[in-house]
Amino acid sequence: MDIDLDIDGLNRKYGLENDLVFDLHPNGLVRANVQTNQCAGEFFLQGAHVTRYQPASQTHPVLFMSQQALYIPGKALRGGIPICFPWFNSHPSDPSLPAHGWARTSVWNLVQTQKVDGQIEVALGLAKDGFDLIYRISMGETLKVALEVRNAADVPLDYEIALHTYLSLGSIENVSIAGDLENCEHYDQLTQKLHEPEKQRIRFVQETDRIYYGQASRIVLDDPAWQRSIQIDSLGSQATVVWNPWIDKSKRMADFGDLEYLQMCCIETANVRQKSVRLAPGQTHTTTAEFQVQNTVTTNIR
Ligand code: TA6
Repeated sequence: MDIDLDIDGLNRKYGLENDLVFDLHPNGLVRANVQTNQCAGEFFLQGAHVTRYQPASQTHPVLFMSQQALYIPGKALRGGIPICFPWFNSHPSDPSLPAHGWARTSVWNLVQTQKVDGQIEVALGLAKDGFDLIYRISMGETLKVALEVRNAADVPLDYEIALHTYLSLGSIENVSIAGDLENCEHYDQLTQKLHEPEKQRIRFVQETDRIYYGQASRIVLDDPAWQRSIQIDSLGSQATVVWNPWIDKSKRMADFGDLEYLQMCCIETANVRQKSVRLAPGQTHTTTAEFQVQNTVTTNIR
């Protein structure tokens, strides 16, 4: 396969002048580069994996990518928005299968690219195990991602999904998460205990790995160090995973820096566990997350 020809072919068919350009990452993954007057971004065909998004208003990226991420075929990229599908964490019956399913390590097909009102809009497709997937990425003044799942089989299909978003932070110590999660019960994956709604902001003081159950239409991550907040609006999601590996787990992850837990947290728009999705033949369901950054200049009130 002449990959150079393929890259040229991709750019001829799907490139959008200098706004969307495909190239080959040195490790052989096909990469898309977005650069418009509204934002800069990046995604890979492997996993339909968004790895970079930075609106023009920001001096820091919105998505976190580990400096030790391994950009190699078949290996999930550490950061950005991995698509966990059709199962979350370990496979329910076969532990030999990859954690978080096959969507994030499969090569997706480009379906459509267009520029609409200054926004770059991309659709990618993948069909496997009776599922027909369409993933839509919109990059502009906001970032929106949406996974549409259709049951192409003639029997009902169950699936879990998590848009496993890594958000970039100034400093984990001062960060807090406000919004609908304050009113949701959560299951602590570390202690296997279910907790009532805490009715207060979520803060990080240790390894945190929680599944919040319920529709969290709006979540706001406040990051005082970078004087900004990231607003996450979701549709079609009945669960949200909140994760920070903290010190010990960071050291155990080969593709993650020992101190990188200080610069990130995951807020994952999801449908997992008792909120997994069952589709009848021909039925579809879409899970959407939209990210918008607001600058929040803190004034020192004397
Ligand atoms: O979403 C949180 C989580 O399930 C954690 O338990 C941790 O395993 C994380 O996902 C990362 O998983 P990965 O397979 O990408 O290393």
